[in-house]
Amino acid sequence: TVDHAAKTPVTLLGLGAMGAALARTWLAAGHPLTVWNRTPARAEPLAALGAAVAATAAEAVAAGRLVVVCLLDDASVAQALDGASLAGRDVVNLVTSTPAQARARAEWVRERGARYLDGGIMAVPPMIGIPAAGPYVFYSGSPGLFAEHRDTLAVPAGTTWVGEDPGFAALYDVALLSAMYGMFAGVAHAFALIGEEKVAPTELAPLLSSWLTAMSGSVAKTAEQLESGDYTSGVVSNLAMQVAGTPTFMRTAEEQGVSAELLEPYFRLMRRRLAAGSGEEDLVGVVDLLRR
Ligand code: FVH
Repeated sequence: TVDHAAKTPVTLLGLGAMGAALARTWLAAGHPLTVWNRTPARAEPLAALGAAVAATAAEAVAAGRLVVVCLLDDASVAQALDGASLAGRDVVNLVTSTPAQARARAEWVRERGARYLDGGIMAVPPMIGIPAAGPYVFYSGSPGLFAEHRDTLAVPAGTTWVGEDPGFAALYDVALLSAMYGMFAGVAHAFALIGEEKVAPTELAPLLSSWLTAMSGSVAKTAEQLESGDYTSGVVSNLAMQVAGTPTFMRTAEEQGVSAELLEPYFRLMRRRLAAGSGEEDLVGVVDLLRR
């Protein structure tokens, strides 16, 4: 039996794919849960599991101190919370936003008498509530507030504290997701390349997957080089050699009838760095070119 009285009540605004997944884990763990969603029908399955359904966001916010927001974007947060009385509330905003939006939202919430934590979810909905899948959320903002609610916030996914600046969770979140999109771009190009041959995508997939895992070791090395400023020690495949190889990638794309538009921007940066006399370096110098 679950002791509901001992569990922190949670108010959750937003029952999209992610919000609904979060809601189920709090209900399963015995937290009293009040939910609100702009489209009320999305609350019905959760009501059947024991959630209290509020008719308005303001009514949901009034139900308890801890208010978790999982809406589409920052604009929808402003719309949903407009008119709700936030005084005395602890707002945890899990919406993907920019660091500047998160800082501004923190200030907006503080001005309304509430405390604020920002969160960046590093998971897709099916990972929520499955610790073995490795879901976690970056949190930033008031450290005291984080400590107070950590146990409740840890129910759906692990918690990783990244600092007092409320913009940090968004910054870490977007940095990791940006790297993910770079990987998706490379994977799309690889599948497009083999598309005209008699290679089934499912044959390529395990090879591609294990190659990307092997190459992920370069992340730690890049970080060390950025911190030391030494871009040439321990270089295995220098920039000059790699730039010399780029025409092969461009010609292969052409031969296969595949657009190189995903590869070309990265190759352009490599060539610029080489032209600046950095042929003996690793690829890390590209980071400096990106920083304006
Ligand atoms: N799903 C994912 O894979 C990613 C994983 C990483 C984190 N993201 C972020 O999580 C936020 C919510 O994402 P979601 O997956 O729940 O998104 P949807 O299923 O599209 O649901 C959107 C909810 O937002 C409500 N909504 C949209 N606009 C408004 C508005 N103007 N006012 C009030 N509510 C609004 C929408 O309501 P409805 O359409 O059902 O009425 C949904 O509840 C997001 O920041 C991701 O980037 C997810």
